Amino acid sequence: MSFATTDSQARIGVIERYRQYMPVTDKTPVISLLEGSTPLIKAERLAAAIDPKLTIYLKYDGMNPTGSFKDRGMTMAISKAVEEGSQAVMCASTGNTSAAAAAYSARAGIKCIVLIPKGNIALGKLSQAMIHGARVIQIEGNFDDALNMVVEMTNKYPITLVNSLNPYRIEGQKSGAFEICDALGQAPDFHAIPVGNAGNITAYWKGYKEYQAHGKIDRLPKMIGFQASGSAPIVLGHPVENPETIATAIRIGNPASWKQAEAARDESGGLIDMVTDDEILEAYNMLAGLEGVFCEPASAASVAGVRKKAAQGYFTEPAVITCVLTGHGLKDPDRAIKMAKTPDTLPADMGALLKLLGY
Ligand code: AN7
Repeated sequence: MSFATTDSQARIGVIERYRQYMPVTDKTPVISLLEGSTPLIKAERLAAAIDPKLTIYLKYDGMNPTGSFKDRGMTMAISKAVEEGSQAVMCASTGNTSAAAAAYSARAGIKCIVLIPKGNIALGKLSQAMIHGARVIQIEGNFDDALNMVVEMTNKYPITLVNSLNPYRIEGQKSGAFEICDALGQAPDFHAIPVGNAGNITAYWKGYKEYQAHGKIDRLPKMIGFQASGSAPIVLGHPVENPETIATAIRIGNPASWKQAEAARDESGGLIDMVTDDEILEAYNMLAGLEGVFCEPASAASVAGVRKKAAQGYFTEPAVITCVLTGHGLKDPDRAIKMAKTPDTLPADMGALLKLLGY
């Protein structure tokens, strides 16, 4: 695929930007929506509110084409699926994977089947999977049930699995770590990230390690991952049969990349902890109100986690922390409307307006 741009500052997609680190050849058809190259935003007001000795950067991955970090991995997974001659892909999803799979499949002209947990997927994500023409099937069960069905189906039939069990997803998603290092000129001291199915923490850790191996950075960050307390299998040390959280994106009880997440935690000297729904929503509000950054609730788990650890005295020295904001706030508009103050209603009358505003 080619794109009509001569702007050297323009986004070129993560496969082109990091081609030398990606498992592609000249023969790989690059299916891209020019994902990646998302903003790394310094959050000074947020840091002042959390702990003034911290320098906090927000990796705003909600700014990807379908509004989440999943695009980084999906460009790679769909490109390889097409290269291998696949006609159909399938995934289970709490929403964002299905949105990305549907969009990239549409662009590639291949069939996409998605299984979602009925009643527990945010409206924006559902609308995306539907409008891009995926075959959307709601399962009367949770994400873990849906993923088991997808694994069984893709083992038996000629359909490519595009959940993060597909190693190409991880390859694409590691680009997030490269971008952070390229922007900072080094690795952060801590890398904070929400953990659901645990593909992203696996991918970031792989990315940091590869950049170190290539001499691009000389030290590695501590990986600090956060699950929602009602869906915290890695923290508890056992699968959670009925995961619950308002952060539906990470409502996952048996993460596929559990072992890899533990390896990232242990090799980096970091941690995986949990945050309550209230802590998640406070962080979500702070990001929106203090920084003008609108992310979905699951994404705010990274900031909620940093806030929790700061209050516990975990950060003993000044440190640079990157928080990945994995999905855009518009994915889940219902949550914002539920949380915020209801708008006032007035007649079209100046007097009434002045009186209401106190002028
Ligand atoms: C916004 O879309 O699992 O730990 O099916 O949508 O790599 O799973 C989404 C996960 C964090 C957790 N933030 O990442 C799916 C899905 C957002 C997400 C995660 C997800 P992983």
